[in-house]
Amino acid sequence: MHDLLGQTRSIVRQHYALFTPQGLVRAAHPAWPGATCAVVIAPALGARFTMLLVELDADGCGQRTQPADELLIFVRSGSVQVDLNAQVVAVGEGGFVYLPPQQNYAITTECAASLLIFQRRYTPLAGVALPELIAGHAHKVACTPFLGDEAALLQTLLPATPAFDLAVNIFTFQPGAALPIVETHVMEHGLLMLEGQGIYRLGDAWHPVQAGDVIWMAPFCPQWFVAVGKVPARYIYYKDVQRE
Ligand code: UGY
Ligand code: MN
Repeated sequence: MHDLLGQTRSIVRQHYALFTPQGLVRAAHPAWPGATCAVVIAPALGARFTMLLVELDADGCGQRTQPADELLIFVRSGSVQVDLNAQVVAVGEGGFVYLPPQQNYAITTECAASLLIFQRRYTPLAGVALPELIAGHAHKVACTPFLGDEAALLQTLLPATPAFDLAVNIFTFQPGAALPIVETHVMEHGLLMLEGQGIYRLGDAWHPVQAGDVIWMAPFCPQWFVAVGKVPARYIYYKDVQRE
């Protein structure tokens, strides 16, 4: 179906971008042979990290091409096997794996899988050892009321220790729940709406958003969210942390 007279909710501004799934263009990617890949956020946009949406079919696979990069892979649907030489980790829907820099891996699937990936060059910290590999599942991560609000629950998938220079969190908002302030901060975000819908304030504009949408927020981009509709809104997002 054509976008009506060229209209779209997708928008690119200097300090933020919003992409709807309908407008994404997929392509081959050297780290993901046999898969199709949409690079939704990248340094070419002004970001200091990369966010990829990868569609793996049965003969697609993933391999390391950038030794100094770290990756957080979240399985949106299907399942994958992550071969780490010494062990193989199975990651199903809602599961995730954090691959530290230099960690070799091979990713395969028996049927098909849809992956969200945050990738960036790791920033070492003097005197601090490299982070360790982590595998987990979103359902097993504790939910914490955000600044005391039981209607806005935050899950932090990675340890908040100095070894980690990134955070990947999941927010779940009941309908009507909102971020308590219009945030402005030095950290940037890459965000995927997993469920539901709401309104995202980005810079000086208010944008309707829904499941499948991707948002990039540059450092200091004013941001605020309220969930609307009859079901909770849920999003997963990247944030750079613990570095100067
Ligand atoms: O972690 C955060 O900065 C988060 N509260 N921001 C956001 O959800 N836009
Ligand atoms: Mn924020």
